[in-house]
Amino acid sequence: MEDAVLTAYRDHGMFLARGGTVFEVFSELMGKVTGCARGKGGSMHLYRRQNNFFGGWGIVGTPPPLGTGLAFALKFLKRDNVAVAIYGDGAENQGQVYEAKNMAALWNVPVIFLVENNHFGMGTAEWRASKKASYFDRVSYIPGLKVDGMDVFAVKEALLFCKDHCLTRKGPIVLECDTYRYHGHSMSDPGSSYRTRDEIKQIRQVRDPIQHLKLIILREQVIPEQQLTEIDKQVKKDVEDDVRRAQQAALPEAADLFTDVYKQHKGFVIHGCDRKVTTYKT
Ligand SMILES: Cc1ncc(C[n+]2csc(CCOP(=O)(O)OP(=O)(O)O)c2C)c(N)n1
Repeated sequence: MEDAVLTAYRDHGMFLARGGTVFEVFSELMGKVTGCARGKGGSMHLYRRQNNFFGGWGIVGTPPPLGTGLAFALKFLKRDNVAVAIYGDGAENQGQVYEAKNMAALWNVPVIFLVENNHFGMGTAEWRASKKASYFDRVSYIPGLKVDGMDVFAVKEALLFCKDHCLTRKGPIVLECDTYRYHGHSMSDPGSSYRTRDEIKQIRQVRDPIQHLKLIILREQVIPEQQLTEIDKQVKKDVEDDVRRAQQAALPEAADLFTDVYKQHKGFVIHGCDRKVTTYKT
């Protein structure tokens, strides 16, 4: 939990992995005060500062430069920790990603650029958008590795390797996780115009990470299948309970619009805004 992590808008799983609760997620999605950002961030801005989860960012390509900044801070503070900046294959084609990579390599800061390569962006496929659809070796001056992102154990090993590399070599590394997106990107993307239904079906059958883990658990006789079914049932019930509790929670007060937005500071004025609203009384 001491390493800094930040990701893009598909942040829900990462928030939970960093100790957040399902109740906080659904509250945030519904704009309730019980959300992790007090209902003012929404789905794309989950945040858990106390466990070094730095969001949740809606703007594509944000994690690499911010992750580089976080890694710079960790180095400056002489911590034995790294920053993990998670972003997509679509984001990899953005200019700011290369500015961040250049700076991270130039200053030897301990950042892992973790590309979730699910092979699709918004309404398009990587082969339509990327001249070179291989990300771990895109720049010559930062080492990289590629891992099966659908294999939880392989991802863990790869991350341990990357962390060790960043701290001992004192510099960045790229980790490309090969994964897949079953659904369309959002409501405006049915997800079927750039691939076939057969392809999706086949990946589900052959590579699904949850099914893969389940097979290993059963093969190694970690717990019996019956127990897995019970866990599934319990999780479903817990999630439904949390959704119900979130629905019943309160919305923020109107006055909350002006809190948590700007740091209170003597004589603080923001250019171009209504002074009555943005000037804080001391
Ligand atoms: C700067 C910016 N441009 C465009 C968008 C709209 N947009 C949201 S997600 C997305 C696709 C990103 O693809 P990728 O990085 O591969 O992430 P994925 O959702 O596939 O994980 C786009 C273009 C945005 N949020 N920010």
